[in-house]
Amino acid sequence: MGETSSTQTGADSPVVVVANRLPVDQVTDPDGGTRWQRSPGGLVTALEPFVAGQGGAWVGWSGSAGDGPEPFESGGMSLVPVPLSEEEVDRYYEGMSNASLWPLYHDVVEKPEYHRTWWDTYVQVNKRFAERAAAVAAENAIVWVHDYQLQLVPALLRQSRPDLTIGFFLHIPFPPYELFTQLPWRSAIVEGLLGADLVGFQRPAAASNFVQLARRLHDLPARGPTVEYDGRTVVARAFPISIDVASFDELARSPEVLARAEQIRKELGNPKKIILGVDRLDYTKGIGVRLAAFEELLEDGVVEAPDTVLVQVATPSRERVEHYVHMRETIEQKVGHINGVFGSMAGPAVHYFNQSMPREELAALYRAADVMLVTPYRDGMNLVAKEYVAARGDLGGALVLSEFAGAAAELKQAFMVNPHDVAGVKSQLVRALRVEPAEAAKRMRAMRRHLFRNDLDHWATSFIDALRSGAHGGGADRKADRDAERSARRGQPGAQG
Ligand code: GDG
Repeated sequence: MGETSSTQTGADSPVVVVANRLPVDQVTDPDGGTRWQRSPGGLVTALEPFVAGQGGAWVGWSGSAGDGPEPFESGGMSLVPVPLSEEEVDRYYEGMSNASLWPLYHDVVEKPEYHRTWWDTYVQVNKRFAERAAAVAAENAIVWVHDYQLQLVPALLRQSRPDLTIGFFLHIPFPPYELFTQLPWRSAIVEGLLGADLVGFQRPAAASNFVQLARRLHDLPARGPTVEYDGRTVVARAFPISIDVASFDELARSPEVLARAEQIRKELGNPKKIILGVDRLDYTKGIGVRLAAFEELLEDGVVEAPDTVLVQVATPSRERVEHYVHMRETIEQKVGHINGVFGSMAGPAVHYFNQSMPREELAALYRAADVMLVTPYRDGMNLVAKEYVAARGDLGGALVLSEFAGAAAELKQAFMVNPHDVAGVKSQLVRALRVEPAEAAKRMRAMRRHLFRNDLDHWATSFIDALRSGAHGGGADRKADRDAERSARRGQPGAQG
């Protein structure tokens, strides 16, 4: 991608995205030279037209500690790096973001650690992001801030630039009052988010958790999805994120991917059934429960290896955070144990990959898999579930999905499971393995219909439209918010966003 560098880069941008990471990764070529390459993630695809189309800027960290490069142009966007020192990466990113907020917002699946030094650095880094954004945003610009690493940025930005229209989107769940109030800095986070005009969440229940917090913790007047704060109306609403459905569908039906899917089945020894899991290696994703359910089914003699195999792609993630080191050991031990007992000369029962795979390989795996197992204990959305459905243009395959993933509110025809209930996971897995093709196709068709209508472009456009128009709550959305509030009060699993 073409790049130019200039100190003026990004100044006067009418739209600005602020995210922890820039939309590019630095890669080293065989000759030792380095260059920036567009990151593979879906978020970049979704936001690029919005930013590049208007000569906008993207403010974010480059991914390595140190001074970082000067602002540069790339892919029609001005990229504005925010430098982080080693210590800031440790405390702001690995500490406060990934060892305090991440577990707290995911039902305290692991115990969050709270350290004042981490918090101080979180504040300091959020200030730096806000300063960079304020420096490049044009008069009356639109600024869209992303995710749990940057929850103080909306208020900090508003302090220095009251002319801006500020949106915030949280990609992960937002916990209910009873959990959130553990956080020693709970008020500062709520005030940080209230700096935005529009606060977006994955699920209506998350939005209502936030509104409740503003009401109960700060005694603010709140009505439906709105909170009155500092003479302004802040709107909290759900905007469920999606994927580029058409492009994933197209990739998965390409001759290369179909041939690779065939080859994968062969390489696995042509099993009768392939069960697949694809996740970042994260304790929220419920990889352990999947292994436990599969192991018990092997023990019970309900399935046999290598007639039925489990392929688990567990992409390396956050490898310096202690919880992750421990979890990886536990999972790898379990895989070793299952294969020791149930493997044979013909091959293992579990094919485990602690590697990142190319997107094409993932598409081929989705296409080869008879059953996709998505069993997080809590997940904002879970794009893997959506990718599997988008990849099954043949209407084959079956999705087993945790009711605690945001995606469960949309992919209603999946085989739903409670990941805390191993017996339930086992029985749903067996149902999915034995489903009649006509029944499987019916379920898949319904889920695909929903996805094609609710793709990534729809997500980005509806957020931006709501932010621009200021008319944040249409009748239908208000009704969805009210429904969610009702189910939250009844204590249903959807009560956490
Ligand atoms: C957060 C929230 C929310 C995984 N392994 C490989 C690979 N992946 C890709 C998947 C998918 C993405 O990574 C993972 O997205 P998820 O949504 O499943 O999960 P998080 O990373 O936890 O994302 C989540 C999301 O933000 C968006 O708002 O849905 O709830 O936690 O796209 O395909 N991609 C490639 N190789 C791999 O090995 N190429």
